[in-house]
Amino acid sequence: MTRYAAPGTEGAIVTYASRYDHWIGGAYVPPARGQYFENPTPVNGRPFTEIARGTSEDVELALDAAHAAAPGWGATSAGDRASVLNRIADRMEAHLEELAVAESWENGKPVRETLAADIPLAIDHFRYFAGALRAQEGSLSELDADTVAYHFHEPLGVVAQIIPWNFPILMATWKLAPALAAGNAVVLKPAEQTPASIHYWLSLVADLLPPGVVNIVNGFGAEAGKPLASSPRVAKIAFTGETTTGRLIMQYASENIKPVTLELGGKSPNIFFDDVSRADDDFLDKALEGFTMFALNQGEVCTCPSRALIQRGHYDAFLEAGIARTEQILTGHPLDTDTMIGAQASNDQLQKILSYLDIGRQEGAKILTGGQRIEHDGELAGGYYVQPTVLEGDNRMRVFQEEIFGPVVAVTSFTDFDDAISTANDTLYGLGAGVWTRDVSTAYRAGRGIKAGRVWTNCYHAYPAHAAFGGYKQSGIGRENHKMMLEHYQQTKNLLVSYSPQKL
Ligand code: TXE
Repeated sequence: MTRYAAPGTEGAIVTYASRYDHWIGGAYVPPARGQYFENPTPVNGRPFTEIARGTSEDVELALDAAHAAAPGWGATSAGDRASVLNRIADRMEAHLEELAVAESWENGKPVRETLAADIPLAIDHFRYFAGALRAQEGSLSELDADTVAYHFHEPLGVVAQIIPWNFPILMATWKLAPALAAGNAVVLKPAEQTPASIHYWLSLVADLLPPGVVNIVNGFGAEAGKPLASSPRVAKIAFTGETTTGRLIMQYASENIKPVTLELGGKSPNIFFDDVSRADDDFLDKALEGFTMFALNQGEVCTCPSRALIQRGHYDAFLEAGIARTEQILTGHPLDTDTMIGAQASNDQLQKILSYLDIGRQEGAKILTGGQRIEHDGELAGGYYVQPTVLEGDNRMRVFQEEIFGPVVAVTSFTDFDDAISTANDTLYGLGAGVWTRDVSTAYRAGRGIKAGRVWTNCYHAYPAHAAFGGYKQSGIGRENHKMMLEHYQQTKNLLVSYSPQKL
């Protein structure tokens, strides 16, 4: 086990600045109203840096810078833009360990994951969109012998991006890489809970980007996010966050007839058919690992497999093994390389999870393991830690229907295939799902029958850059990842040309 030193302490590989202003037009700019807010680490709840508190004046400045930069950036060749993206990826790779520690300190997630997943996925994202951009082609339709319709991809111009706190660097990357590849300038607002690691990332790559192509305005949703999403000066709004906030974003955008893409909440079912327990030990072991995935990233994942549906034939045995496996999850210091669950991202989120555990108890759900806050002494005292928790109950309970966004799984049983699919689909959401079976026909039919944008079959929580990701129902509009994202950030220009010598 290795324990990384806390940022700013002796032996640390990361030192955060004591203050971060807004990044506008290639320089740090203090907030127009001169206000800052404290940014604590979830590891121990203590502030480690202060952050500019953005308002509409700062948003306007950032939009000025983005509008000044957009035409030049949009006119660069695909090869030049791809090369910038590749250089960002190379720079991140050279500083992978620092970025991983910075991200863990900011968000509370274990460094084991930031080293193996968050940062490598972010690097790959830039590389993927560098490649996808160079492979993108327009089209032409031959309308008759002398008339041709050409279709070109053009950048939208200046786009707004508003991101959450559960994967700060990766969420920024998911939004920035395709938008920049497509030739847009960006104004991005990080979540108020986790702005600093994005600025740390920026400190490593800022020199690779022309001024004004990426602008970062910090601050709170109502003060900085709303003026950005309401601005008539943005050509698109891309948002990830709560479903109720997504509804507001659509309202703001409708005032100016702007397109939005939304990646919202989820309550993803993870279905374990009973042949899983009759399969070989390796497959059963993999399925049990799939069950415990609800705790990955402290459950703060929009696709968290937060409802486990287990077929009656093996319910007791599978659940017993799942609980035993859950109890082996190592919780602890996020900067220990052995730790599997770190801290929840904020005190608000911690309180929300604890209140849902109470709601579950009041509804009659049975807590089979976990269910308590973990209060550490010493270095972690004051941090936001919760035990991984397994609840048993009924799919109509609130703990089965509402997004808890913590390391909590609600478990129930099903009788047969139709019961599994109807329970899985009995939700407002439709982001992710998991299906576990050795029967290929069951797997295929379940995958097609579940109303969700991503159904993992015999795996879970894999996020490759080239697989489309996004929601059905109230989980959102549009997709992230995959080369189709380029078109989410482009307009189609049609040139309809007559080469005929004849008069009209
Ligand atoms: O989300 P918000 P919160 C879910 C999860 C979590 C809950 C609340 O269940 O417990 O949402 O989290 C900005 N105009 N998800 O309160 O408020 C805000 O500043 C413009 C799921 O943090 O949606 C931040 O940058 N912007 C989710 C971003 O929106 C506004 C990930 C997200 O914050 C705004 C996060 C406004 N009026 C939470 N209000 C997922 N899909 O992964 C807020 N913001």
